[in-house]
Amino acid sequence: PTLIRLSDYQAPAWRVSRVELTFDLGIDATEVTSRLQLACDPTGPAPLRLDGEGLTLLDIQLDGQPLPESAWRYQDNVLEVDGARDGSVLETRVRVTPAANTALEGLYLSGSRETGFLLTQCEAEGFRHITFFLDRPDVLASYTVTLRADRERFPVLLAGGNPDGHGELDDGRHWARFVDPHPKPSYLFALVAGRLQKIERDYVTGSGRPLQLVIWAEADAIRHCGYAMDALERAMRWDEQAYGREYDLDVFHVVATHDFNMGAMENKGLNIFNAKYLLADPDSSTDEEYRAVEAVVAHEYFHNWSGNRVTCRDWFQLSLKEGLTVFREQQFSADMNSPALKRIEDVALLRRAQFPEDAGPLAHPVRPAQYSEINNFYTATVYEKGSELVRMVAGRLGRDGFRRGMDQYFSRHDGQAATLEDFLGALGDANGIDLGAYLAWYAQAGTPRLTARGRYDAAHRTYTLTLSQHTAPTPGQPHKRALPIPVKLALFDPRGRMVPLHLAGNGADAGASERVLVVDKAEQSFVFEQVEAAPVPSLLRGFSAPVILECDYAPADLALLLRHDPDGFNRWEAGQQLAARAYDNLREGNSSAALDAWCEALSALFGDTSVDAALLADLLTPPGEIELSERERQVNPSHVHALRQQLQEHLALRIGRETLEQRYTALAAHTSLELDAASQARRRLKRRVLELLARIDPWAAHGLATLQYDNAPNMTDRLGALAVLVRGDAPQAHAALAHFRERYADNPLAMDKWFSVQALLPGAVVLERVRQLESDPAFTLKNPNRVNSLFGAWARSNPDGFHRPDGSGYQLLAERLRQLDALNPQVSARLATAFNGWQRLEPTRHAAARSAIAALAAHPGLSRNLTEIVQSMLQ
Ligand code: B3K
Ligand code: ZN
Repeated sequence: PTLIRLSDYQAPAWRVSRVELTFDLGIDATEVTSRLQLACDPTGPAPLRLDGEGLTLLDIQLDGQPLPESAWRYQDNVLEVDGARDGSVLETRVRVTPAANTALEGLYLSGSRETGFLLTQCEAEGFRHITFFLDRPDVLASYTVTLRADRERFPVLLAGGNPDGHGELDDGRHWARFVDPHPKPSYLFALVAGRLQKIERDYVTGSGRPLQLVIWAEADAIRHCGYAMDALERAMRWDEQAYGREYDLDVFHVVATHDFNMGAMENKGLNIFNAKYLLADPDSSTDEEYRAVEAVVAHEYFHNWSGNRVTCRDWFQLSLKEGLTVFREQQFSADMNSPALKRIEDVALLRRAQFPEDAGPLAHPVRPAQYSEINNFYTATVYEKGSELVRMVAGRLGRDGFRRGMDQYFSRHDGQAATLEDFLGALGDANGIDLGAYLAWYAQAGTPRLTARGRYDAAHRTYTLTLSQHTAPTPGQPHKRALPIPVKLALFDPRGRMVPLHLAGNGADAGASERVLVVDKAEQSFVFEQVEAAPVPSLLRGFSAPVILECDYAPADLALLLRHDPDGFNRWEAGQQLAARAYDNLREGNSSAALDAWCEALSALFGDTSVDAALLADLLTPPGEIELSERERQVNPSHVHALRQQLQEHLALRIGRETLEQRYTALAAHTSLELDAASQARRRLKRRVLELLARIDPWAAHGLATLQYDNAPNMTDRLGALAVLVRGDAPQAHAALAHFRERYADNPLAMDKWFSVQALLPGAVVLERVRQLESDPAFTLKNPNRVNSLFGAWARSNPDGFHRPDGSGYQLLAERLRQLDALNPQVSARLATAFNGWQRLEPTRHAAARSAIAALAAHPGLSRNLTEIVQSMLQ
């Protein structure tokens, strides 16, 4: 397969200044008429080549004249046209078949032929499945779009931009037109047509411009859109205040669909959402899902500036919009909820999803140097690590400096397709700082390991901290360089108080209790003076850089930080490190110092009612199995699972059965439907306490879980209880599952949870359950959410259940990937990344995984998407 390389980038020889599109919409056949106003670089006229995939060309004219067949060629997904000049107008008419489009890219049908609706997904390269175009993000055009369709079947017609008239046609058809005055790349084009209901809200921007917000969904879902509308309004207000950015059209449409390849899409003026990230109601959504809806609604809205007004020059710059927008979304969520909890959640996600990616065969830089299929690069590295890079730069500039820089970036590049150099350039220029050194972070894959060693000199009252960095090789990058790593730190005295910092040879900030050191060499030492006693360093506070910290703390040091660090994030972090050491104790069996310290510190915190309930729930959760696997040289996922269970057992025993039960009962007495932070926190802690109780007294825990399930006023409590019953293999699980199945039969998002909760069954039994669930009439490979709820949950979030020693899990996944690939390559390729980490498995599983992946790779006719993933996997 051909590789596209960043180093080969060339500005387009042809541009399109205006696009006029007319759609004659039908489920089986849609005709698209396009009129492109072309511009060309007069210095070197190149042949006009347009992208187009799977299009049936019906008509082609250049400057008003039909083109003879000799003047154009359509092959290998390229339409080449002779005779075009600067200012030429090219008109084409093509036919596409939405109902046959199972890849959900381009124009497709959501739902059934009878009641479903038509919609588009163009990012990254879907527009070429709709019409011929220069389908690349650096070609920006203004769009006029006319939709025509049967009025009864497609009563609602939407496209991006401002409405510009509508009316009746003959034969019961009607039309509607939309004009988008803001030039945009083709990936931001969208249309929607069908039977949809709406909710509306008037909004007045900070500068006093009135506009309308409209959310659309199918009839049964529209009543679940109110929360998203509130979230949208909060996000718009926040972007005005935090970044001075206002919305720029008269109307903002948002549409929910159950058939979507990813979370949502920021099409200009017409965001389209996976229903999972738009619909929310207490009866079918958990607290986590409410927060996810708020975050994704905000994320897509924020793209209107970071992505749409300033877009990407090429797809290598993807993190320019994604990393930045994730960062903005994280800031927003932190402001709306708790900053410490948000940081914990984000760092936990980074470690669970991005660190393993960076450590395995799919590792790639935040700005990749090459790709075969761009859709494979919408990864945790581009998104989450990309956000961490923005966070480091923002930290370097400070609050006001970052805002100044962002203002500069938006004003300098408004209406342009920009690069990461442009971004760092604008931020740096606005502050008189050269941020060029951070580009290295964008180009280098792999997670740096930062090693810290401290030495206290009692005679001189000095503390010397030596920090060294090392990044292991990744595919294609054998040699790594040192990166600028900002290390925010504090020192604690033996009684748990922060001490004033006096850095030798550096008068600035003397006496402050926290400061940032930048490590940009392989090794550097820092000397602190006037230190009265051997201190405990609190390093990388707030997770100031996306690195793995290795510090030879004694368990007591971590316990001290866990008890005393005033920063919620670092407190949790100390607990995580201590839990990881406790895990090592259990595995090695040679010491129990860390295990004792962890259990001791947490049981003390458990009794401390001043600790926030949600933070306590997080403190009581050790690192997950995927994270703990990183500590093993050869991974046996069943072993990791068992050790982590033991770890929780020790903790539960230490806290005590009665204490757990009492706390549970107290928390359960407060059951409410409210979504405020305190109610959510209580539910989170209640679930965690129940899970811990289940480790040491399953009988009692299952009794409580059954009561909780039966009386749950919301999905958080109901699903939490169900999970305890199912994973604990409780006798009550069967009835609860049957009840859930029946109660939510008509609610796809709730049914997804029914599949997931069972896909997370530990051990060998899950395989048979997965097979059984596949033959449930509600299962289908055609719906991405359903596929992810069963196969995604099983293969990605249930290591013990997926990595069976006999290889049966690998074979089942490989088989399904093949079938899925024929329907939807984006979804199959993403699911295939569940094999990541196979190279570090113990020998039996290693061999079984290799042969399953190799057999899959050898299968003829795999999509480019899946091919790229499995090939990299085998390198
Ligand atoms: N930009 C879209 C993702 C598109 C994925 C294409 N395979 C959603 C987002 O990040 O906001
Ligand atoms: Zn995004």
